[in-house]
Amino acid sequence: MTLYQPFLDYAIALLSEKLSLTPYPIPAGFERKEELSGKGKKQETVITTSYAYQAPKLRQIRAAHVQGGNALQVLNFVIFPDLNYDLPFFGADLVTLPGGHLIALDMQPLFHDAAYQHKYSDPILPIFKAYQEHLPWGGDFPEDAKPFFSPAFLWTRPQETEMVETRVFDAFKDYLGAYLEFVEQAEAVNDPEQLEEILAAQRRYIGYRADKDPARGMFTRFYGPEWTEEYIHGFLFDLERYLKQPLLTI
Ligand code: DBV
Repeated sequence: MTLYQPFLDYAIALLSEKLSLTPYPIPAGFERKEELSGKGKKQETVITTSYAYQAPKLRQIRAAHVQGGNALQVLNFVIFPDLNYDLPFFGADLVTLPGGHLIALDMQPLFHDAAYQHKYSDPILPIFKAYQEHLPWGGDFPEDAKPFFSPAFLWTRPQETEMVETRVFDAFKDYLGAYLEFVEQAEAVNDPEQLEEILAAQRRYIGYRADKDPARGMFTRFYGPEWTEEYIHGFLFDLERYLKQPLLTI
């Protein structure tokens, strides 16, 4: 069992229980990728597995799980709502590298006005504050990423792996549970002007993440640039592709 497998198992079990999940297509060859990396004694097999679903109100629920030994474990788990809901994105970036753990957990907002914060950040603040006591702000953070996070952004670099297994796991469960409540309550948007704003905000967020994916370097090293770019644009952050050719079977 690797560090983030229980997170993934929990999320899929909870989502299966609460939502009517159906598969979301994963481009051929991207379900699982395995490559030997490094030299000599440091050689490790790095396995990346992908998971994707859709559900009513949620366009794409997807995870990328990278397993390369104790010093390389990553779970990137994002939920992309349908384009006719004002729901935030659920975003979890759980990263363990030789330098330590790096945890980002948030309901990433489409908008920053007071009404949006009241609806989608304020209810999370008590959860955020309870965890922040033990999981302090992780410091250094890319300036241009700031518009994509909410006031309840949990960003932390735990020293101890045990913290990840306990408090970070609990925070992940609470954030995901709270997100599912938002989903349950969400009502479709019909106003054309608001729909246009939602589409623009989704494109901004997903465009930023595809452009600046912090995993690009890592994936390029393991699997080469071609695989990596296709993985990023064709799976991880696929909205532009989707807009060109929406899924016909739902
Ligand atoms: N990050 C991803 C995806 C990953 C992934 C799809 C599948 O968006 C992994 C893998 N994140 C990943 C890795 C690192 C980070 C770091 C491997 C380490 C990179 C390295 O040190 O080489 C939140 N993730 C980060 C960082 C942040 C985030 C802020 C540190 C980057 C830095 O300091 O430059 N989540 C991430 C992020 C956004 C987000 C940048 C922007 C909206 O939602």
